[in-house]
Amino acid sequence: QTDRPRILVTRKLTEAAEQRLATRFDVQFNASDTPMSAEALTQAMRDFDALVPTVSDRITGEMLRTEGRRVRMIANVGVGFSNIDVATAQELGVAVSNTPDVLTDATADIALLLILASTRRAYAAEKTLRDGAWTGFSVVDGLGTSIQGKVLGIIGMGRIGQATAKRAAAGFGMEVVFYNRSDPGALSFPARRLDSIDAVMQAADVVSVHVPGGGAAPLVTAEHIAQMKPSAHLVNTARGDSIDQAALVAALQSGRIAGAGLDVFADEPHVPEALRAMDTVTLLPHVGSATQEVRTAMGLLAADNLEAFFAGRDLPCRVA
Ligand code: 8YV
Repeated sequence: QTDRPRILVTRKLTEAAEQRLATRFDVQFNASDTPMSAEALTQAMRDFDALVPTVSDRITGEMLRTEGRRVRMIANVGVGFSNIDVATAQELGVAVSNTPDVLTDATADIALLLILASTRRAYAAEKTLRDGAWTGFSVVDGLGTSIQGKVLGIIGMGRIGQATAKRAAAGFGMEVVFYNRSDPGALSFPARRLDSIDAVMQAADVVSVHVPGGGAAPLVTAEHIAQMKPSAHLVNTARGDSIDQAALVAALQSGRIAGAGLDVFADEPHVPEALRAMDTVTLLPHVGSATQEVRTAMGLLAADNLEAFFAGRDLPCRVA
């Protein structure tokens, strides 16, 4: 049918999500499941009514200003939207939506996985075993640190920050301190709000980052990292550019901090060789929301937003 809105889905989605989109729209799927080039995305601005991009697609202001643009709506698959120039979209009246809530628990689970992996030195231990270097049980080798009673410092107490803190407090007996620009309101677990990132960095045994990224400069700077305890670990499941990655690498290399667990990087999929070489670092390839259930829910929520847009209804998750 030619009267149905033409939609471009930039990456392969789960089957359930693709089916739902295909029933409502004239959809083109990127069959190769590799990121599309900037040229292809620019051309898509002229050829489609809406785009369904992911974190791997940078939608720039220049693209949005493409002569003859047909795109009126961008339904991002992801809660974060730092891949999109939302200010320009807003200015031009291009609607943008995201997929919050459905991935909160899955991402907080990965934050806990990284907190545990880093503090318990899981990667180094597994590597020893897989390398055939395990010579037998030892009482004193490979010891990590317990997180019970330790301080978790949350940078960014939004939905995912709260879900992470709740798990750490209720399930693992951690004490929570946090930095958040505004008052997050009543929390369902005990936590102490501190008035600066520095104060959190100084107090925490584990720092977990939950801020959106996409700013002109990282929110967590080299100076902040320099405030951390030598025994502390840093976990990032948010965006690689939320922290000064070079400063983090330097702090790990010099032993200024004890370890890190990273699911996101400044220039994905590029991961600095220096990080890959250190066995005090646990590295995951941006899998915070990567469960069958959640990726389907994200795709369906993007579809909800598209359907609302083309029916002239309010978007369930409008960000521009
Ligand atoms: C997604 C994420 O997998 O939601 C986000 O912001 O980073 C991940 O959950 C990714 O954005 C896919 O576009």
